[in-house]
Amino acid sequence: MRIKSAEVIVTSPGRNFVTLRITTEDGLVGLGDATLNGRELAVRSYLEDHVLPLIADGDASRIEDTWQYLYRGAYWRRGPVTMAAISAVDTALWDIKAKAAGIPLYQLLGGASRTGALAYGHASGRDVPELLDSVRAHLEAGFRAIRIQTGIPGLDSVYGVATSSAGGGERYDYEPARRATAGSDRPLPTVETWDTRAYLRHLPTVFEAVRAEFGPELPLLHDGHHRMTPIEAARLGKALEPYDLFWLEDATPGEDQAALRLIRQHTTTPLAIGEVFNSVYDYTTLLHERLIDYVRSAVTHAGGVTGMKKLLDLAGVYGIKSGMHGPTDISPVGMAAALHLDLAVHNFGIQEYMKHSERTLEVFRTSYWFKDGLLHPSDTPGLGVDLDTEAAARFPYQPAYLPVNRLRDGTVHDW
Ligand code: CS2
Ligand code: MG
Repeated sequence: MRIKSAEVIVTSPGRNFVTLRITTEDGLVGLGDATLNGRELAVRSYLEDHVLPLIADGDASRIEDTWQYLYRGAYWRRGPVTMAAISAVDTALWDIKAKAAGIPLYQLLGGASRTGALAYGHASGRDVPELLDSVRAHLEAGFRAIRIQTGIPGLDSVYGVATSSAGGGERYDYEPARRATAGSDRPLPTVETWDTRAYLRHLPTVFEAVRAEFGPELPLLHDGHHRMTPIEAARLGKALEPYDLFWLEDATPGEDQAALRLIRQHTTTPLAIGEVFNSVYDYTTLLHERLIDYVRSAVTHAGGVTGMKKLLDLAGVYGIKSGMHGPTDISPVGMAAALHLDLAVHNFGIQEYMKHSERTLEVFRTSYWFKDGLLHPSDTPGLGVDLDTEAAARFPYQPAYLPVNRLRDGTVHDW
């Protein structure tokens, strides 16, 4: 099964996406998500200038060999750009292999281990009343697990809190990557101000209000988004124990893996880390010492279906479950790939699900579905996603950057 052509499609239906499209000589088309929010063009170049010439005329059926060739053959290993490129090639080849077999990808991964993947949605509010409305709206939309993000008194903007329907979708859509401000000669990241003490004082009161309104059963998640020191994270994990979270995510920058030992010593609140990780080596201490409970990487960033499967199989050895990243900057192609793994792996935990906008779904024709709180990839052969190249051409790339955080004194801080 020879690779006849491969092209990188950059499109921006509401937000930027990078998609690799591989076509075999017998006309099978495979898609791979190569979106790296805020650094999209770096991955396009890595693919177009350095990878596609190497796989041209290659054997599309040799997925593992192609992965190892691109990983080891580059000499310079790992990193978000390299692994997003490898992820896209890998995912596209799995899409092709499943289409050639006429079966949905999850059947190639061992078949279904569950009826559907429990999803969690993003509730947010600038204040508690608005947050409670958002939780109610997500329950009405069918979610059975919900992430809680809220404004902090004294701070103008906070990660995860929609202040407008920036993504072109519903009120609660949150698109952190901001395009160039109209008329500016070059796009610059917006600057947000952060105050950890205000955050640590406020958050327990928010969970108290949500539990009082919705009861003790509803699985609640929260994303700390990398901005606490280990002892601050330990303090928050402890303070949130009465509210029985499903997980506290990115409580501290995860690359300092040993820091999780300190947090683990102080709290039983489950921990999730890894959406910014791109290889199993980013996790080795975290997994071997059971310092986390959920692995957050996405298929798009962790080496594709091949890389993600290896990571999840290792995590499963230590009783650690999946919690794959699924905001709108994971494209519908990346989301579909996650859902096939979610259905098949034994150590599935939960799937993040931020609905893409109608504009995005004009370009990406999906077949996965969401019902009764569960996601399913569908039984369409392959990934079950098509990309409308004519529609894609209608949405040219627009430079966009994620915000940068600064403390009140101006010091750069983790966003
Ligand atoms: C967030 C992401 O969904 C999450 O857990 O951490 O929205 C993250 O901010 C974006 O993916 C950054 O591009
Ligand atoms: Mg996160």
